[in-house]
Amino acid sequence: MALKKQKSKSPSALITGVTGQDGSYLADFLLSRGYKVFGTVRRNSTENFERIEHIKNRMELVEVDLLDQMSILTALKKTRPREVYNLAAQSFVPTSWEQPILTGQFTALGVTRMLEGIREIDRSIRFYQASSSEMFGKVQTVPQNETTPFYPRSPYGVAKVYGHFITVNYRESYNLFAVAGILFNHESPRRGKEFVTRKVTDAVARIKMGLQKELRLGNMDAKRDWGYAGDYVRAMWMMLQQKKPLDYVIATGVSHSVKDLIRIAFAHAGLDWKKYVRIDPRLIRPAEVEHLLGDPGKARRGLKWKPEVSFEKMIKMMVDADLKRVQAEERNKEFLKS
Ligand code: NAP
Ligand code: F7E
Repeated sequence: MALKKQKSKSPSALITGVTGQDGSYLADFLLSRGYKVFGTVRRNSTENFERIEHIKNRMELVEVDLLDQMSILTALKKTRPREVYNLAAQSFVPTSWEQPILTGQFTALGVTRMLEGIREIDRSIRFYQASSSEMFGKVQTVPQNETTPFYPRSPYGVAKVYGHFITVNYRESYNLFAVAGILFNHESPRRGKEFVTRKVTDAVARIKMGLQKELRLGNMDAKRDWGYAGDYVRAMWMMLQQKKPLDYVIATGVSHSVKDLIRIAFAHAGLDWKKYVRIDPRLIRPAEVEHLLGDPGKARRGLKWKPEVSFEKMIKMMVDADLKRVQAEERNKEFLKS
């Protein structure tokens, strides 16, 4: 009887950073697989549940701040998850120069706080850490794989290297099932508007609607290996279902420049980008990551993972979503005026 009960119990997962882009897609994915999902949120003077509005009644929200060890311990004790996905971080690279210490506290030491919580509450928890291609920074080989040395170029990248190695270290020191996914840039209509893909697709929609006249950008020659967030959260889950805890690079294996992104986005809305895009030197970073290109071979072989949405399809999807949203906002404004 007890065994039967155990078998029919749905798996459970705790996601830190569930209000973010990846957290919301991962919650969608885990709910669709019958998981009991717990999502951590920080106290805010106004709610920022936009990305999880459609699922917030199907999961349980718990208050956690990665700066606060007690809140992590309490959440783990209360929820007793089988899997923990640590996605919470200060994730915007330029802010990491403005707030390097806070970035280190959230993005680096926050990982140790999570791992210490697991060590204390339940060592059988499977732990996923959101590592980043920004750790490769000034790249030492092209393309980058799991053995490429790290050379981070921002306080964010440095903090992620710490988070990565503390995960590896706790796996090796305490025999935890702790893995790090080294994810290359991934985007979606839920991407924050400060990141370059969404900044461009939002501007395209606003220019198309006559609400914006120009788009100011920094380094348009930078190249990234951009994938779709929906594909990448699937890879996170796959990593925690393996027999062995291993780290994987998740990427498409194709890179594009910021200029390619601009061309595709503006053309999709029938606009000539040269009329609107300007370079703003204030947006050039103190140290740039010029070119990232991932080799997802290990994930393809070991996880049987491959991306399903191409760069072009994703950018068009983002432009369409922004156009729809901006049009709805304008209709709403008109309605309120009338
Ligand atoms: P995101 O949209 O910026 O979301 C970050 C999340 O972290 C938000 O839910 C945020 O909460 C939460 N958070 C920030 N500081 C916190 C703190 N002190 N305590 C608790 N929660 C905190 O980021 P994302 O794009 O989904 O990325 C998810 C993770 O993957 C991050 O760790 C990021 O660094 C990493 N990563 C992202 C990419 C990418 O291309 N997207 C690539 C590689 C790695 P609020 O909503 O309250 O601000
Ligand atoms: O910049 C260039 C910029 O801010 C991409 C995060 O999710 O991915 C993300 O970090 C490139 C850079 O992403 C503008 O200089 C030009 O070369 O969209 P981004 P990111 O810095 O690569 C990694 C993997 C993460 O882990 C991070 O959390 O675009 N660029 N002009 C610009 N970038 C921005 N944001 N704004 C511009 O106006």
